[in-house]
Amino acid sequence: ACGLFYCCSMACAQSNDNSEVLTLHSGWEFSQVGTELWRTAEVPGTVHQDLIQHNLLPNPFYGTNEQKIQWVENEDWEYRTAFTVTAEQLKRDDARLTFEGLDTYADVYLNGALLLKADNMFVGYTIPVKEYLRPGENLLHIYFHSPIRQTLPQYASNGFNYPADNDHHEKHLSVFSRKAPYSYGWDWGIRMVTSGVWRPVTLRFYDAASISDYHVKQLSLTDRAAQLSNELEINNILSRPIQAEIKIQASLEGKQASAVSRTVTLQPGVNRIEIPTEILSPVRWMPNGWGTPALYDFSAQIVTEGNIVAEQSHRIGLRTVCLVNEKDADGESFYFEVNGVPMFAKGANYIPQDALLPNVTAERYRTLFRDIKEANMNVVRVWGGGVYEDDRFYDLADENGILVWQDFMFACTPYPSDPTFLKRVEQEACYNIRRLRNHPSLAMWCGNNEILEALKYWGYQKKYTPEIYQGMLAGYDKLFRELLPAKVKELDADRFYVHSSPYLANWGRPESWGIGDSHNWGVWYGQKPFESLDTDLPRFMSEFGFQSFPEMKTIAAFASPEDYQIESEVMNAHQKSSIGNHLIRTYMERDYIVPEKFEDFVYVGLVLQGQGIRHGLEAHRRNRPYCMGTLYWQLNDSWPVVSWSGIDYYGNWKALHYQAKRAFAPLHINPICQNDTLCVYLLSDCLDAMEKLTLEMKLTNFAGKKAGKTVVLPSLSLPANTSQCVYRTPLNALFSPAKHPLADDLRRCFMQLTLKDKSGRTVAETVHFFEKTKELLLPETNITCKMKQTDGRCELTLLSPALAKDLFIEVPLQGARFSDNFFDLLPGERKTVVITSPQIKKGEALPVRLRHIRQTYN
Ligand code: NHV
Repeated sequence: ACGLFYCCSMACAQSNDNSEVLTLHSGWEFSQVGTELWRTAEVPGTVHQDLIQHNLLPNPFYGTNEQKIQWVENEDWEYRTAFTVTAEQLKRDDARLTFEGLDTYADVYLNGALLLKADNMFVGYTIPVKEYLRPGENLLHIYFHSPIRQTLPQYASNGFNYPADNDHHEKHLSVFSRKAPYSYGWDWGIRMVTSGVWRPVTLRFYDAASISDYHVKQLSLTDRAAQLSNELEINNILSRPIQAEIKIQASLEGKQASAVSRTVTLQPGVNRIEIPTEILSPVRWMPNGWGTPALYDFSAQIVTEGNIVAEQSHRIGLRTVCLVNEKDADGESFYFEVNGVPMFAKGANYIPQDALLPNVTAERYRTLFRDIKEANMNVVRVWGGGVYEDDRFYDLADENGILVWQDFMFACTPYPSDPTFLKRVEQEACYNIRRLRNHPSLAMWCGNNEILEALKYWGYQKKYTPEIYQGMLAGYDKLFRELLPAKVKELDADRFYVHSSPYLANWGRPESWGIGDSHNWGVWYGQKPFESLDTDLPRFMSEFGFQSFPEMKTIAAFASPEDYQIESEVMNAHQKSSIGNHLIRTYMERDYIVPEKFEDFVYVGLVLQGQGIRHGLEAHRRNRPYCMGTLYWQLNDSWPVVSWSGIDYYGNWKALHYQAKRAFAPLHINPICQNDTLCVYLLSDCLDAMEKLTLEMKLTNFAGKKAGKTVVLPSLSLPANTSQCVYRTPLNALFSPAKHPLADDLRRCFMQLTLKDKSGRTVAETVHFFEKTKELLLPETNITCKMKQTDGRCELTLLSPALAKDLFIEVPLQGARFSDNFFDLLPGERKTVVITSPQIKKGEALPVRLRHIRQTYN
């Protein structure tokens, strides 16, 4: 079913074969159809990037410029380049042109001949082109049809407007195109419906045969051996059979782990060859927190007459991953089992890192995975409103031990299901399953985001006629219960597939919470308190979240001081949730004293989001094994905006990302007060049990004086992978005979909890407050800050005589990294924070600003 034509996954191949690969990224020009004016262009790129480069568009992220750039989507655009081919190259047996991504309706001409009419940005195309090439100059010309005008006729004949409420155009055209849904606007997204050659273009000359697919399939894995099948799809382009030797090699850190070779006859056309390999005493790929994600280097070579005519390589991790989704006494389980051990999933939902994807550099991908890993995450969900990510993304997931939950790109609305549409989806599924299935990090496939929930609960039954509604249900089945699972079964049979997220549970219906994964938006949309997360428990939380404004330096990147008001025109252009500001304020009033100044509101909002979501993350971990995972909404941003993210567009960690790091620590102390009782939980995601631990709990007032009994629990043992309550006490028993009423004590002290191992080393620590922040009698304080600076690094040593709650260290450098931030600076505690950024220079004093909660009361 998957023609060679569409499904070549050559993108990842680093080859030593004797083919010759030209990267066709230079000399490009673009033109708006109808203008005859050609200007230089970047490939890979988009028309928006090129227009910005030529000052024909203003910075779309700034001010209210989003409105000024909307005309681009209605125009057709042309791209062209010339490249040279030698007579030598033309003597090779074959030449193939590969487009890894064309966005979206692209007619491709080579020397005037129409090669391809592309219609899906998620598909890479490989086309045999030898017959069109000539020695000397060759012209490549691509005509991009406006994705808007291309789909208007379909809209007109469709008879109804699809729900697609995130599509910021009155006519919801996004559903008709296989194009990143978020680019049409989202509730955190700028609308930028672009066109362009968004991924690499290469031309490959080679002889005899090519490897159009190489799948390393793991058949079995034990401590003794891994059995693998090397499944090759080889295209012999000659008209006669060839004798060839196929060599398969595997090595781990340069040491050979296996080598086999086999002599075969390759018939003209496509040959499927399976070669088994065995790796003895395999070193397993382990997820982050459980060990090293060992990767074997596999390569397959075709050798004919002493020449390596083709080679493809992959980095392969040996591990078992299954998604255990079974009926049980509580409903239906939903958890990852990795190498045979149930794994509590800790992570977040990922959206595309940029409104214009070719802007994402290798460096930004690396930084993102550093952020994920440092926050102790082990899962990331590639959410269905974006794109199937770059190979680089999955390579980094492999290298960092991060499992990937991969959605197919469908979100929050029913889609068409006519034959043309289904055909496109089939091609896209084939292409991406084949491209991604070798990655050990790839843990599961999911048909879509929230479309089943939408069909059942978002009121379409009333909004549409019964015929339309029935058609939507039937279309759902065709796409997500038939086509996609069939493709996964055909091409990636061992990987778990679920047709939707959530596949049944719905936050409006508590009776469904015991079944599978859940998007709990009772917090935020339902206005339920964060404490509801303690009791509204899912089996697996695949989404929950809360918004915040990005910090001031990010706001300053798109607004000027006169815009610094919550409801200014510019701020509103960067808040896409109509109820967002109201909800932030509502929740802030519950737990904090709402500051008057804009800057303080932004800061307290960040603290609020971090504390609130952390409360949920801890509740989910505490309730394992009933609940076995938590992925908050959302990891990152695609432009500078108010959103649910924990990391802003410029890579700055919000309080949320620090809180996630704390709540996700492999060993974590989690105190919680309910009904005047304190319970202290120890949470472990470690593979080994621990013995002879000591937990110390010390009460201190905000001025640094001892405020009650210190409790020490010696000789604790903590089994692997558990949550357990190790201490329970009525609150009033913590204080010596009441001098003050209890409530007053609780408002002026905190508990410091420290877990030490048998050698006295601190393995976990946390600080607990007994009241909401607005009830605390926070002191004023003077923080002293000593700075030591070298190129790239600034070390701050902070000391405060009294508590400075939720201290935020701000520096005006985008993307600066902090060893810690948004923490409580305890009275008398000397704390060192290291800030790193290539922009820090020795001798240039770094302006540092400190904010803490008490300061916002002035
Ligand atoms: O609104 C925040 C995020 C979205 O950005 C994203 O699409 O999948 N969000 C909220 C929800 N799902 C998602 C929850 N959906 C509903 C809310 C309120 C009523 C109906 C549905 C993500």
